[in-house]
Amino acid sequence: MELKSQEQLKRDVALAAVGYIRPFFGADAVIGVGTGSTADLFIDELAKYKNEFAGAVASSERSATRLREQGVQVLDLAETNKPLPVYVDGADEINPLLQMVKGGGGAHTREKIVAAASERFVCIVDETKCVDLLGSFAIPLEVIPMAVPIVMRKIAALGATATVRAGFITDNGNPILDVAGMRLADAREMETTMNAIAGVVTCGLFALEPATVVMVAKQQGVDIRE
Ligand code: ABF
Repeated sequence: MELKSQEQLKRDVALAAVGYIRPFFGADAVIGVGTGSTADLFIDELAKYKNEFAGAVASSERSATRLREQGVQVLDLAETNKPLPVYVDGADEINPLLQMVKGGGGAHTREKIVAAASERFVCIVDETKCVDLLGSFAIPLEVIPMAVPIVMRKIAALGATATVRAGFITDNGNPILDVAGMRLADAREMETTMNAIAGVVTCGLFALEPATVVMVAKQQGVDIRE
């Protein structure tokens, strides 16, 4: 049997995710929508059901544009006056505790906000994203511009290396530092430590508030772990 491509696995999990969240649809339901290539495919599937929910809150301008292009109403988070029932997004890495590294696409600040505003975080990945220990993927930090040098020094003092992401500015107008070589045995502690550095807007570790459920696309089908 021919192996499915990573793109096909992403399509499989996007399709499965829409099936998984359909019980949360309804006339006043607002769905939280993430960012990235897997989230893009989720948007394409979700849009087919646009008459079954009220609209979506997007974690990036890129996703908002894709939603609007397919006729889904996009709301500002501030316009919603109750928790979103569900947020669906990808990840760069996810461990067995459903803790994640996110922000490879540079959208992790808004992703963390929309996730925090949602009752459930459904993480959708292909099997290449599943790891035992987080940290092979560099941890992105969104940083206030004037703080870049000081944050780089603080990261060096923690024994890791921060690199400015070249030519990239977030939707919030800030640069990203990618942090490599961080010891991540305790991801919760490291998230707390990095969040506490003055000038860091958001750290791409999602350990203090992990996903509620992960849907993993494999060659044999989509696994669901809660
Ligand atoms: C977002 O998209 C991120 O936080 C993560 O960086 C990325 C995963 O992208 P992809 O689905 O393209 O692999 O969810």
